[in-house]
Amino acid sequence: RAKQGFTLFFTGLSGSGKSTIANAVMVKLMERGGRPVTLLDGDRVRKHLSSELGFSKAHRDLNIRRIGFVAAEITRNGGAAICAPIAPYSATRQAVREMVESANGGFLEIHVATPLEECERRDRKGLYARARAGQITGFTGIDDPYEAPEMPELRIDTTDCSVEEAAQQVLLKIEAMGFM
Ligand code: GGZ
Repeated sequence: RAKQGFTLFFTGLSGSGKSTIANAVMVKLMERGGRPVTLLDGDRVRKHLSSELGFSKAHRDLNIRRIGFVAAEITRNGGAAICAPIAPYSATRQAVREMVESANGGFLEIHVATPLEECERRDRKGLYARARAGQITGFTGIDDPYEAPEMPELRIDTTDCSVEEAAQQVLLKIEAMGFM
């Protein structure tokens, strides 16, 4: 199993800490060595892979399926793929899980469950303020849905937990599942 590839799929609200934790995990996995690590960073995916897409349900689903396809291909070849989109819909996340598992790899869904009020309090990019003001419509958590995972492999609330601690939890889970 240690030779098998795997996908880490972070899901959660905007500003929940997904990208930050994903980056820290990437660094740790690269330090350990042994397999190539690919971060499918949300911003870069939106820029290079899904540049024509917006934030309707259909477009979000297409975005997530594309990410899932790439992650499955990386996983098939024994790599570690790290994805960190919002991915608000359960059925679409399930489809990605099936794509990765069909590629004979491990799939770890990590719910970054920082509550909306905390994401909004941080509001690092000012997007929640704009969504509240009606300058952005269809914003996840404000006037667009987020279906929380019911049985993720791991759930992390970053309200009282450092990036370092969160990344460590993910690493421990990867080890416990036998992928490292
Ligand atoms: C949610 C939006 C929206 C709307 C722009 N709803 O904090 P960010 O800026 O960097 O993360 C958000 C990012 C979400 O893109 P994803 O590709 O992860 O979404 S999905 O998985 O649903 O396809 C936010 C920004 O894009 N953003 N408009 N309406 N987030």
